[in-house]
Amino acid sequence: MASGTALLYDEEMTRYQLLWDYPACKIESPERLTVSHEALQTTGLSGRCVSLPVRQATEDEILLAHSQEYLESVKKTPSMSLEELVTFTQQYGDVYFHPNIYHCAKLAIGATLQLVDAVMTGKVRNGMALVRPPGHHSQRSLASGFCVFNNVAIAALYAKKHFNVRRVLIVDWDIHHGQGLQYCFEEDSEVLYFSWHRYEHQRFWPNLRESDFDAVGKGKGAGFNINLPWNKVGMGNSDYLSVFFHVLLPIAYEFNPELVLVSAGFDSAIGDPEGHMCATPDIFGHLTHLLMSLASGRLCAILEGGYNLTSLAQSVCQTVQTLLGDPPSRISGLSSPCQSALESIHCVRGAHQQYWTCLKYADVGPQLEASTKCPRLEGVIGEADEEGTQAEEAQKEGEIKEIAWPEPPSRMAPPVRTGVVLPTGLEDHVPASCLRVTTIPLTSTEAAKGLSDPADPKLKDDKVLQSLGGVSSLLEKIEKKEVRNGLAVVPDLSLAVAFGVQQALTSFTDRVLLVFLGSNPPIELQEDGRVMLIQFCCTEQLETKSKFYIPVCLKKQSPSDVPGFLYAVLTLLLPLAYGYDPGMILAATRERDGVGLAAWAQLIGLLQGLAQGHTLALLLQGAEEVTVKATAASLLGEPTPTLGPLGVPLLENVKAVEKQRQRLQAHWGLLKAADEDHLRATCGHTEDEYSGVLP
Ligand code: Q9C
Ligand code: ZN
Repeated sequence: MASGTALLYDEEMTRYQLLWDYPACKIESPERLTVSHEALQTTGLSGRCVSLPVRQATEDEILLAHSQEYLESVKKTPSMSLEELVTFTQQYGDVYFHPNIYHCAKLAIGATLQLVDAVMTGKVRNGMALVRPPGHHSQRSLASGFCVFNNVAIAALYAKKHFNVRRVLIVDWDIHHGQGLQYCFEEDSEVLYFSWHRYEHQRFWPNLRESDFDAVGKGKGAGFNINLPWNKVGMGNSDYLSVFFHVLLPIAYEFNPELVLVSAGFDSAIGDPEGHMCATPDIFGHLTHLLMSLASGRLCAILEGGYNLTSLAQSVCQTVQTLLGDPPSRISGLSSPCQSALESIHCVRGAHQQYWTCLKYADVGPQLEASTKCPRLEGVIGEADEEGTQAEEAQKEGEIKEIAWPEPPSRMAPPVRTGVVLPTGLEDHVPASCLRVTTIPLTSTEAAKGLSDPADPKLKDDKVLQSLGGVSSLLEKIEKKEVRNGLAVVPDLSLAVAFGVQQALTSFTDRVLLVFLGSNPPIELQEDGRVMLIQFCCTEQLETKSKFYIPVCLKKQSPSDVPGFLYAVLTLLLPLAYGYDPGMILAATRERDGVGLAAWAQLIGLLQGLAQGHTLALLLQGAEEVTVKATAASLLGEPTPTLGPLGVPLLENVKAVEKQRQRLQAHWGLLKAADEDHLRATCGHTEDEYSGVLP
């Protein structure tokens, strides 16, 4: 299996700059690249990457996405005088030319394609290309928004052509709409384009009607273009994550890409003079992690925008560090997305409901009109400029001060990733890179300490005491930062879980997330919030009012309802887990109760983004070897095999998930995918009509 992270960078791409007075373009400076690269060096991250040489793109490669005429005219720029460059520049918007930009633009494409080559041939698992000029605004015959050639568009077309890739996912998390990418692929069902962007009801550049949520693609590409407009500035971590949980990830899993390309612009991070958003640099570690479970981990991140040099450098580091496999930092203080974000999420889910089965039964309510609250401008850009965006208005009034944020905490990674405690016979089934932890059996007194029933007769069983000793040593190694996570196969699951939870709570965290597959919860839950239990089972559980006990009853289907389970993981478990912010996760199962092997492996992989990767997986003795193997592989951070094409989830399973989401969203705001108050108001229904359905 492919391993390693590629880094593509060439100092030559810093050798062009703005040569005349053009305020709109001042922010696109060579320092953007140098600070990013220097940050990777001083943090030691670049030394851990596979450094690959950059090359120039060929003309044929440029012509994959651009017209011959356009190429010919750009080709002339290296010999132009300053005056000629200014004139040439003026036919486009928000872009400048320089005698060396054509050379750099060819290197930017070449770097991107080298990365795609390395990932597709399995030379590396993933990687990042630090390039200038960026690409996502440039179009077939047009430069735009600092972009000359569309690096990512060319990469997608190149992957289709040379590697016969049939499904490419492009995630454009830059704060501007990559209209060039949208135009290139809007009729293409093999390239799914997702973009979120500052929009402010068309008041923000590039002020396009077609950047709104209702541009879903055309012809056979209908459903393969996803726009999430931000209609307010100041969006933060909760808003970004919610879009991933409730829009991008469900659709992306259903699309089942073979390759993920990220248009990685960091002007969507806090402090950026263009974006005016509030998401912190460490969120990009999480966005990256969440995307790494797709396409067997084949992910290429290509730099686009990002103009606050501090924020940019930090965000680049967070992204690369996650690609390298280090655990993302914990994100605290997540809550409900803001009302405007919820409105956008609701709208885009409605617009795509007919194209994606994951949204088929989702309660997306009546379709809202494009931009309900604030009338959209009718394509009169001049008018937009006069009116000004929120941020510009605020700036004029002196409301916006220099924004400061703490430096992301350092993300330490223990030398050994995974410790295992396995009965003899199973040991040969996990990779050699797992640390075999030797264990000393506990005495019954030691074992009894953490248990609700110290008189439990099982505490006389040597095998049980031995296995609790194993759980204890694994947790101790995690606490001492000798290993990141652990796997134990135990003879009594309930005891091991109860003991593990207690020890984690006493030794190093005040919040444990317990993910349990199976009926009969292994522990009795207190309402003090120190444990959150998310239980997947196939038999109906008793009604509960607890905020910390979330039973999800998924009816078995033959072989199993993978789409239904995944829907529960993405839209229920992840929002709950991120909102809870545990310091440790226990994932336990007796026999994977109706959950397929690949789905279980995905779950374990996704959980690694939480609790700094501190997961203890507990399997009941007798578990199949494949389960042990797959669990160890996911804990080791090996790319999870894809789930394959997903069918329609069972209606009753979607309903079971929705029921829990409705019940809990007042407390766990990340569960929200719509603004219920707003819906009540706009649907013209009375409170009474809804009182039975809504919280
Ligand atoms: N104040 C990239 O991030 N200027 N391009 C907009 C509105 C154009 C951004 C002016 C910004 C282009 C790759
Ligand atoms: Zn941008």
